[in-house]
Amino acid sequence: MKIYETSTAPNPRRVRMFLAEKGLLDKVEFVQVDLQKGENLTPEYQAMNPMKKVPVMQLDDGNCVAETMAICLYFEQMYPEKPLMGTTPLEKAQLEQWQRWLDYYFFMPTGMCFQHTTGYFKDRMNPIKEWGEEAGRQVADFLVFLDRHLEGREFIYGDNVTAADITAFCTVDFARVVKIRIAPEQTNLQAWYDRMKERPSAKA
Ligand SMILES: N[C@@H](CCC(=O)N[C@@H](CS)C(=O)NCC(=O)O)C(=O)O
Repeated sequence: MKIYETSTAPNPRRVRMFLAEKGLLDKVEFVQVDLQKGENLTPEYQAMNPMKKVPVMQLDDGNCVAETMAICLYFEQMYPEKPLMGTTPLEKAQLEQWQRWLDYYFFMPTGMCFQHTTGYFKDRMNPIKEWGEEAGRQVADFLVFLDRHLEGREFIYGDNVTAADITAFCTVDFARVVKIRIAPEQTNLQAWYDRMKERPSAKA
């Protein structure tokens, strides 16, 4: 199977880190897509993912799955060992809750801040600086929340690393691109980040 991705982009990194944690990186052929050159905008690419985003997975039978968490879910179902999305109904539901919080209130505003303040994709969208700056403030607020949540906890949810840690970790790194960093007083968040950074999957 193939995953079309961009090695420098944060969503594909979430998938690679997820696969690395599960020991599945060698199951996949990674195909690089140059976003700045618009390789994701071609009709061929849109046939795989009409939303024109990376990552997208293409199975050997031609079936495609787009969306970072949908791709992760496929691997979680196919290879349940070392579960990263919970095992009991409650764990699965609470992790889904975390995933949505992280996606909607952390990753998404980080992406909006990036797109609307840097103009990186101005060839295909209309950047609105004020919106980007407001999104950046939402990201900073979420860091405060996350720091409080991590007090006395090793991971975001439960006693082991999960997809929630992966999303949060990749988002903290992505936020650095728009100069939003863990504040010196956010010691719980910094300690968690440092632990995550030590994991071999962080380099995937
Ligand atoms: N909701 C999608 C978002 C994917 C996404 O926004 N990918 C970015 C890179 S991290 C992208 O492909 N951007 C290219 C563009 O907007 O033209 C997911 O979770 O996979």
